[in-house]
Amino acid sequence: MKTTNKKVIAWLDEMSAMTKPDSIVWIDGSEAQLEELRAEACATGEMIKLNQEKLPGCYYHRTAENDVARVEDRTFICTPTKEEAGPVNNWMAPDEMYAKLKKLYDGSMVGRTMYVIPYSMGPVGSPFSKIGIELTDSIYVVLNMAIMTRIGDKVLEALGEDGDFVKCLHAKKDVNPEERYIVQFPQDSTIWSINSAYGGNVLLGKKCFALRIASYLGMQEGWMAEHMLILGLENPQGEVKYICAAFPSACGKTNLAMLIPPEYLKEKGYKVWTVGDDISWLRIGADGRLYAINPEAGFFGVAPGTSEKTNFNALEATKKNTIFTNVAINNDDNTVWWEGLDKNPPENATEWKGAKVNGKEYTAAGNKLAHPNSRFTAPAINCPCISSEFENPQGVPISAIVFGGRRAKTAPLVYQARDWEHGVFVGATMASETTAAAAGAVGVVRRDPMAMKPFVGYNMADYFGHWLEMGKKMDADKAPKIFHVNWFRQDDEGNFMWPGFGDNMRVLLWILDRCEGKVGATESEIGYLPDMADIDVTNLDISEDVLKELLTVDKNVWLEDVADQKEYFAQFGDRLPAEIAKQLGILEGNLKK
Ligand code: OXD
Ligand code: MN
Repeated sequence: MKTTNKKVIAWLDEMSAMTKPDSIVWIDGSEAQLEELRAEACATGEMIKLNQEKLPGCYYHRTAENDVARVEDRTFICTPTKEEAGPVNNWMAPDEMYAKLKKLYDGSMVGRTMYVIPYSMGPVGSPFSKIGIELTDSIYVVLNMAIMTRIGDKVLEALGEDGDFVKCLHAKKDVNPEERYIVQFPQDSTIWSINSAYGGNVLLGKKCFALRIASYLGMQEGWMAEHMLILGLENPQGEVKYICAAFPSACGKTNLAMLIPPEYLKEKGYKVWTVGDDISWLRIGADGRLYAINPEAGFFGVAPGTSEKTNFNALEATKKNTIFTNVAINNDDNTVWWEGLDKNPPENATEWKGAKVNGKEYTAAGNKLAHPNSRFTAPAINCPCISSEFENPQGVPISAIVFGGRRAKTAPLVYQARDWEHGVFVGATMASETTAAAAGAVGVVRRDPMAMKPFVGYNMADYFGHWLEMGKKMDADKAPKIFHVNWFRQDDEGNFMWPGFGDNMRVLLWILDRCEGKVGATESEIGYLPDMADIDVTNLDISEDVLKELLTVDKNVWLEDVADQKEYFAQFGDRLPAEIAKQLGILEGNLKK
């Protein structure tokens, strides 16, 4: 046994008695052990070794066709009562769920090896960090966890004789989608995942622990786990200010985290540093400010659409020691390809399901070579713009919190909340529209408070309450200022009005100017809007009219949104904090004035 921690030993005994693996292997974190596992996965066909000259340390993995994404309808929060999980989560009573799953896990690892992965979310030994142990019968999971988290003996040492940990069990079983379950038991710090072998469902440190379980722990312990990137913006004087930002899927979060400033701002000396691209853990520091760490050690990014142009830094990060999942293979040189990488699909290709095809003809006929949710798992330290503070155990002080969504008409390019309470309301009313290609057409609105709809580990109404409580613990001048952005506003013909990508830096600069009290703003119905002259549009091909339109609030469109917000909040009944109802009333009143 690797540890004298009695809680670990008892749990491992129980789990192995249930799953009955042929053998148990402890993951020590050594390169030698990982290398053996890579060789074994290649020997069995679970992974493919890619061109080691062009992509050193890189491997390929293909999942089952029915197992290519997170499965929200199979994801459960099993709190003692349904009310604790709240209306936006699937729920089942813990006893019932344990009983159901025990039958599925029974003997599920017969003939297989169980790997024991001790891992830390956050730098080992940081006051922010938490330890988990994942049991899995998948080498792919071990190798991904080795990139996405800090693993091995050093974590067991930090856990010590008596430390607590999040108990994570994963069994591939037969990848049957009908019996696939991703289950969190927040009160037991336990995660059970079965019948999947795809990233978000099985890398249990990520969404399951670092968001669902951690959001519950944060509520209990007075900190926050959020679906937010963390970036540092360095000015020409060399000062760096940090921003956290939450966006629903498909809003360019990884791109923003790794933003490259427009040429003329670069020349002036502005730089962006990435601390994290997906998850933030936030605590109030001794000085009363809010500090954030990125609990992860890697990026589990969507490959399609990633190119030298759209995200140079992410692409660079994938050039060594990376695992690719469900992208296409270029058989000429045993490298990888995906839609949007370049305009040159390989002729001699293997598409993501494993069929050899002529990639040019295949894509010309409208087929996709890579699965739209194909991924790279890349070490964060590979990223050319990784922040020097990435490993800082104390985290970075946050100046601004930014919420965003994809809204064709409603939200202006940027606005600032009046105060923390209003900011929580702005986050709680976050929404995104499904993309609508047709001229003028507006997509379906999906409400996604703080981008946490699929990830909140307890009742969303109580989660709003926790945000409000956190604000009360910070002096107004120390708390981060809260903003909302929308890179996706469209004109009546359906054209995007703002260039996006690197030019989003111009909006971030306004945000930081506001945080430092350097510029004024105009109070509107929804919050503070920028004065046009304060958004730097140097070298940008944008007319004054367009900029004006980008910063306009259409009261009628907003009143429609308020009606939708009301309906959304109604599901929380009496549990909705009074402050949220109050802010909704203020917004409606302002719009009706
Ligand atoms: C992710 C997601 O994979 O938010 O990060 O779905
Ligand atoms: Mn995410």
